[in-house]
Amino acid sequence: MHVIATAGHVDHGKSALLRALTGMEPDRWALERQRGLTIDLGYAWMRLPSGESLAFVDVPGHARFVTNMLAGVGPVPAVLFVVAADGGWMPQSAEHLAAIDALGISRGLLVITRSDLADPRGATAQALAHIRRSSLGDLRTVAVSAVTGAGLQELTNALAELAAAMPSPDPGAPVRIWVDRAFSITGSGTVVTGTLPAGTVSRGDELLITPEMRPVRVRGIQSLGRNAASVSGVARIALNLRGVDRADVARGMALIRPGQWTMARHVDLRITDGRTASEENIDLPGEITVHIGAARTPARVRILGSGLARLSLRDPLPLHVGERVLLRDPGAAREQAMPAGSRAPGSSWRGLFGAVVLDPNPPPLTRRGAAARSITELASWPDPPAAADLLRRRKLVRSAELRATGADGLPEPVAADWLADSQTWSQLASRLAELVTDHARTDPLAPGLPVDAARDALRLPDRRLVLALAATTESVALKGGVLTGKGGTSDLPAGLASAVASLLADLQARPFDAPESERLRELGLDKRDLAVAARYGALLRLTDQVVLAPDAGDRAARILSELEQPFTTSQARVALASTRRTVIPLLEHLDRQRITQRLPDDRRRIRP
Ligand SMILES: Nc1nc2c(ncn2[C@@H]2O[C@H](COP(=O)(O)OP(=O)(O)OP(=O)(O)O)[C@@H](O)[C@H]2O)c(=O)[nH]1
Ligand SMILES: [Mg+2]
Repeated sequence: MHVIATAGHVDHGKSALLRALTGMEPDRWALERQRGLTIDLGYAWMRLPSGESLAFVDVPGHARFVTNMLAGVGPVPAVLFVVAADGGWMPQSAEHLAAIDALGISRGLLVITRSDLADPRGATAQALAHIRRSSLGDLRTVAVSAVTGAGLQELTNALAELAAAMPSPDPGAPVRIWVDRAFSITGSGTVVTGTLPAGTVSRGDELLITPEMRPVRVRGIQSLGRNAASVSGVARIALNLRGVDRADVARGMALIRPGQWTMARHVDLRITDGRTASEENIDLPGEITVHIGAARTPARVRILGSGLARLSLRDPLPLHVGERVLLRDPGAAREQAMPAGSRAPGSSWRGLFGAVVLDPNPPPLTRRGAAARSITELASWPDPPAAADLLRRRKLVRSAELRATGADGLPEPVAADWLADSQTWSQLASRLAELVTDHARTDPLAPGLPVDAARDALRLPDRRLVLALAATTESVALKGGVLTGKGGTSDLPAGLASAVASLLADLQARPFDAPESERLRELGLDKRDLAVAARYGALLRLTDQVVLAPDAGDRAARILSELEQPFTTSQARVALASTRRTVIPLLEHLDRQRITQRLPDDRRRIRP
């Protein structure tokens, strides 16, 4: 299926054209049919000779209903641009074209309607001259009459060619359906309709309704009047929903699959519209309406410069990087729609701007100079920005958060689900190395720098990041739960190395039985020597006189974790083949490392 929206000035024959083409009535309301005027969106569809379906969204041409028009065109990739042979280019021809251009829609046909009433050539030339300068470029043109049927066959052929040339979106793409209608059916409950631009929706899916993120379940799906178990975009779909009242869902909300979209409150954008006064000096008002898909919300504008702006949205919108949004200045639009003759038809439409989402979750600009830095940074971003660009700005972020921006090229996590900008990560690694060295210098008698102290000093949100940094930093080792310089006996001052090596040899047979003071004396090791050896990471020092091999803490933790939890000191002593003299400071060491937890009854357990 493909979905195409109409566009064009009021009364130029958009609805009559769809009626003639599809045999369906796009004007759904009695009032619309009475007045011969489309007010709200209409829907109709046809089958092409190839068997493929074409769904149409019919929009109103009257200036008063332009927000409905924008909701219809917003989610749709192609347009039937309608100009009446006897009407020519008119103000809403220009306004609709400006909207299409701002949205970046590049596919469509120019249809010259009412060609039984006037020679279509004049209107064709006039329209093509305007359209050529927009994102639509050079359009194929067909002249038709909805009354005589002339040109309808040629139009069907042109539609078939247009459909054949349209790309098929990825059925695995993130799901976001812009709701354009909601109603209730007795017996089935709430039904919403909308355009699904890409991705797949299936019966039984759980989706969220924005902006409240209320979960709903898809009970049934219809597409073009038929039940379906699952539908892939592009498609017009009607969803029967469980979990929401008719009154709680309305046009402009979206149904999204959880985790796939960023609910944007603030957005950094690049203004892409060529009609702006100048790149440096965008003529955006302080308050503007943002349109995307069938949604719109008021927003405050902060111009950053260099064609960049930050918007603060009143209602958050589900966005991805690289998406086109339309910015509309309601004030300028009113001015422009003023009395006929005050402004030549066909002049370009002020008050409408196209923009591309660069960052749907930008950092606050609180510190001095933050705005200037942001401009320099954003100005260099490609369109669409990649994961690496967003990561450079965030430095460190959970992968789910970055995935929800829709950016391509997510790197492997550095630890757990954390992603890090590579420059930030190597800076952190060198700072960790410095911290470990400084700590050893200022506190030589300590066994090493505790992981949590390093985490605090580096202001990291997760201790697993410290462990990952230690693992990637050449000069840092994790021993017995603390960070030390990577050492071992070979780095020890001469004389000390061989004595420590003898000590470690003793410990091989009974790793949790610390050598007696007599043995230490025999090897010529005093308190100070033991402290130095511990600082080099060659020993684990539990007290002045009680030392074990550097990996004793980890080994003890493994053995203790196999005991029935919690365990007593004496059970630990037996399991470790240790002595009271060693096991008590060893367990206290494990408590400090937060590997074990001491309970009020003096028993312990391994922390989860
Ligand atoms: N003679 C003739 N009249 C037409 C043709 N197409 C439309 N009309 C008439 O033009 C008038 C407007 O047609 P609509 O289809 O309602 O126009 P529209 O573009 O949908 O108007 P809005 O939805 O209000 O913007 C109606 O009276 C139609 O009968 C045509 O090809 N030939
Ligand atoms: Mg109409």
